[in-house]
Amino acid sequence: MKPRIITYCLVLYTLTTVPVFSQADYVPSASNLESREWFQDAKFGLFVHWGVYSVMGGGGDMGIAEWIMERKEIPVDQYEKLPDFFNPVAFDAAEWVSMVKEAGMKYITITSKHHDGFAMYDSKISDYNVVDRARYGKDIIGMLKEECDKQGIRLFFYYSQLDWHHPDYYPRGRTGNFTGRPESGDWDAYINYMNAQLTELLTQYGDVGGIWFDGMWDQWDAPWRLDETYALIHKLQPQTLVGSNHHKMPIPGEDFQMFEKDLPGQNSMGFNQTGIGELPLETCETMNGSWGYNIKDTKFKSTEDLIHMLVRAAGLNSNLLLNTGPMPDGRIQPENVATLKEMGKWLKQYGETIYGTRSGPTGAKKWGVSTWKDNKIFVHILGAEDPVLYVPMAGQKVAKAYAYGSGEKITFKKQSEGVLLSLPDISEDIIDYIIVLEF
Ligand code: JFZ
Repeated sequence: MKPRIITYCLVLYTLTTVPVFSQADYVPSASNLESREWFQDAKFGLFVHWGVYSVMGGGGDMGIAEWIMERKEIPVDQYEKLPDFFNPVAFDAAEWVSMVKEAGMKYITITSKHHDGFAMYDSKISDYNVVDRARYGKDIIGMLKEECDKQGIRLFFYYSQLDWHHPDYYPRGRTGNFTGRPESGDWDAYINYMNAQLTELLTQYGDVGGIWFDGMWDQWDAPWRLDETYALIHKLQPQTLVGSNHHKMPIPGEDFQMFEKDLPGQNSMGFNQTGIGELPLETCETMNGSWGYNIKDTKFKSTEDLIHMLVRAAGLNSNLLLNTGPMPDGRIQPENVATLKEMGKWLKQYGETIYGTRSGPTGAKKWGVSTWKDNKIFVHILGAEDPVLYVPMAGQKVAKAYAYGSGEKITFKKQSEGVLLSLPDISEDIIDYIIVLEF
């Protein structure tokens, strides 16, 4: 038998032998709980949107990148020419992962398949993948995973449930209606295909950090058979973390809750209308305004703004998954490389106040946030307007207060249920003035 047929049989076997327990009864394994702790300690990851769409660089439009197939109404037949142009000769997995480490990031979440349906890994059940169709012909995900393992970085897979290429993604939802696909299709066959691809991702590459779903919002009420998909993942790799960008409260079977382009509790984009649940949290954000590579989008956020976002995320108990859209030749945009380096430098100095912490007692304030670890509260002052600042305490008695780094003493006054800090003059150039409260 050909390897493709063997894999297909294996996948079918797995799919037919996984009992579908309702995920309402899902009890995370001990290894999964460990992953959640690790995840919450990690705080900072790199999001990577890379695919054959990157070749188009947004096609000269701001706001278009990985959505170009949909936004420019490119039919499947024409879009299928793109893989032939995808030849990232400058892709260097070791360089990417070293950059990630130097940035102080602990994990990478990469698009294994985006809405365009093109697999960036060596899929056996479909040849619409980087090995079989792209000029490059090498397994991007496999190469990256090998390097991540070498350097101790965890790899998560973004996977789009929405598919603009597969004919069986039918009935269609809000998007994918300009692709020239037939007005018929077998939805269940599509879900089987998706589960088979997830099986590949979870069996071909060793330990996977997590599966980052996206696309259910395309048709919320479709029979996604989530119980089955989530049970399959938990069976294949109990430690892997399942999350989904559906912008609703977590669904049973999920292991973390994610937020898009807004910190938990904020809603500038109109996406975050849900509450904050009990699971570990993650917020994803772009470094400019695009997820995939956009040649025109030079609206890069400053290092200071991004550090503030990371600190604010930590203060809200959330990770920051910061995105980059690699260029068609395989290099990371140099502007992003520079900023990540600066963030890493900052984290080298102040990482103790971020990694392994949980949100502190102040909540999110205009002046900043606080984080907490062991017997220390770190008060992160990102923009103070008042010379005094109140920090509530839940019974702990503050023994000393000092500036992180310099050790300069900070005067404080005990209140009945907290302390009042008198702030020194804080120079405008300081990105984050951190006061340590020890108790
Ligand atoms: C999704 C993707 O569509 C996007 O390309 C990127 O991968 C981002 C991280 O996630 O963004 C969304 C999510 C939800 C909607 C639109 C885009 N929605 O509800 O319309």
